Amino acid sequence: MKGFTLLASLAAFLAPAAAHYTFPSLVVGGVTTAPWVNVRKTNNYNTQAPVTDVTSPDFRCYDTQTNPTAETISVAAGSQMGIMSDGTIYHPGVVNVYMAMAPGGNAPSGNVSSFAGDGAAWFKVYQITAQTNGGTSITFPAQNLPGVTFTLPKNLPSGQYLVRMEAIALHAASTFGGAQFYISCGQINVTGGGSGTPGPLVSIPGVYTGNEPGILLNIYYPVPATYTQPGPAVWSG
Ligand SMILES: *[C@@H]1O[C@H](CO)[C@@H](O)[C@H](O)[C@H]1NC(C)=O
Ligand SMILES: *[C@@H]1O[C@H](CO)[C@@H](O)[C@H](O)[C@H]1NC(C)=O
Ligand SMILES: [Cu+2]
Repeated sequence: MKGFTLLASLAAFLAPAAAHYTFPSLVVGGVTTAPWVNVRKTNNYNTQAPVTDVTSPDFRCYDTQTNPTAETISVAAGSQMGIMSDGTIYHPGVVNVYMAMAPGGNAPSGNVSSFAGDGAAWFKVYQITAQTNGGTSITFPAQNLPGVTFTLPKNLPSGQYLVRMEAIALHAASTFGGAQFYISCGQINVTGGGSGTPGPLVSIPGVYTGNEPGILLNIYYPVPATYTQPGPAVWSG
């Protein structure tokens, strides 16, 4: 009995770790950075557990318990960058990538290390939505990817930004608070940028209530006829 209990609790401990994921690395110039060097260490670096409260302070960068610092890495505007998980995006769901410039982030004195990401500063640079066809099937192109790759808009102003990965798992999203958010924030220094005005700008938390049709839904039955990606439109420059 004792052995069984130990095994059972071991299994309970290991199972979520095998299934869940964090996003500890960036990909810059084709090179994947070491875990938690250019990404702020998240509270779940050990447990890999998601955030489910979209109004919680942890919904921003999931780092309230780690007091994290990260090194800022330079990325050229117009180039590709990536954000990598420590496994794969195991659950069915969708992805959003948001960015926010640090105050004075385009001045020599700017420093994203001291930017908490507060205020209506965030815009969306990338998303992977769900594919529907009127109610016969729904598919999730982000599912099982090891991470995401996207192009920084050429018009993005140079400066220091947080870049926030948000993978939304929807397998349990049919009750309020059931969607699972896997989140992390990297620190980048955009170089050679342009004079675009990124937007629309939103606050995080604040961008969602949890009642959005793309966050509170049953993906299994009836099969959704359409899917509405949460958050603002992507700013493509
Ligand atoms: C930015 O701030 C961090 C932490 O406060 C510090 O370690 C780093 O040297 C600063 N970077 C620059 C370029 O001033
Ligand atoms: C950001 O890039 C600019 C332009 O290359 C450079 O002068 C500056 O030192 C960089 N800052 C950081 C924190 O990497
Ligand atoms: Cu899960």
